[in-house]
Amino acid sequence: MLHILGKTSSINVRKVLWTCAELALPFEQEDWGSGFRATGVPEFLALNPNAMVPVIKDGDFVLWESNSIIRYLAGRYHGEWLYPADPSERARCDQWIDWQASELNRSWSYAFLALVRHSPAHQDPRQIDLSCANWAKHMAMIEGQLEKTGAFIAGDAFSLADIPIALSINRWLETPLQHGDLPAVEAYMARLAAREAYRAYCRNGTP
Ligand SMILES: N[C@@H](CCC(=O)N[C@@H](CS)C(=O)NCC(=O)O)C(=O)O
Repeated sequence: MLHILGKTSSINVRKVLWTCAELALPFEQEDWGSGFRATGVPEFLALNPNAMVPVIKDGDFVLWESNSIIRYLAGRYHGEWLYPADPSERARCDQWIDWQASELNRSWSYAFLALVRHSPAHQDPRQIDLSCANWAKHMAMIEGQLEKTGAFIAGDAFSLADIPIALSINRWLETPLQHGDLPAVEAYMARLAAREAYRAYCRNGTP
């Protein structure tokens, strides 16, 4: 049985849960991370020296970094329909998965810590505005891509890349800031709502 270590409120853990649900893969999940079991303990650090969730244990195989985990699960558990074998199609998915982890994540970091986590160390109004503007710029890229495909982030079909991207959109929707009008993003989320796994793990309780 696959073990997932990480709280379900974590966007990065939910990437893994959603992927498992798409693959109809049974798992056991343990709540680790702030508010639950602390990741700084030797038992957890032995699994992930980076002290972050998610971590998976698949038999003897231990893996951390959410996007590496979802790629692994698709590769291991017959997820070619989700993560295509064709090099160009796979690279297109990877492009959006990597962009989410690097560029998009970086854009929202300050605003999210300020407006959602209410971190005292992140209350500089100028930095908040800059982060919100940068986040909006990245959201506009998603809007542009979805206008182009008229369907999913990497093309006509749902793919692994939709999981981190839709979770990121959900984070944006749930952050109290000016959202502006992004009709293609709105239509995309409505399209995804047909998926049971999305309803279970992306919106985290929000319809
Ligand atoms: N790059 C990592 C980031 C993981 C991450 O930021 N995890 C957060 C939760 S979303 C975490 O573990 N925070 C520390 C904690 O909750 O104790 C990944 O994608 O797996």
